[in-house]
Amino acid sequence: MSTFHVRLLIKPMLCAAGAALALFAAGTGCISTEQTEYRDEPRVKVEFENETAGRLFYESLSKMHSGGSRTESRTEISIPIVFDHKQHVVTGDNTRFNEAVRRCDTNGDGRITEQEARIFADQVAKP
Ligand SMILES: [Ca+2]
Repeated sequence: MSTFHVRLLIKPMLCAAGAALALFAAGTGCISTEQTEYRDEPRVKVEFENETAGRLFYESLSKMHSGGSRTESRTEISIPIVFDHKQHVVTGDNTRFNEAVRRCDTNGDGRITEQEARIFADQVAKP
């Protein structure tokens, strides 16, 4: 057998071995990606009827955060041996602020009255 023929036989064998090794090394996912995405938006403009309305709103907002209502989502897409993708989305402070404003400003006029703030504070205080 000539050197040329030996090379022709060895090359495909190396390729097959390489592919098998790659699959083995990757475990369950040949293509594996993982990403964390932070999403936020500009804060909506809002005004408060008085100091009490503002204080009640901000106190309730901080209670919402401590209560673990921070919005996070996880997405995992997995096709064994071929593809594995993990995505983690975390929303920013402004998004949570805007969500609180939307809940609190019930008539949507961009002005949080003391009454609206009290209703919002009661909603947040309840489990
Ligand atoms: Ca209002």
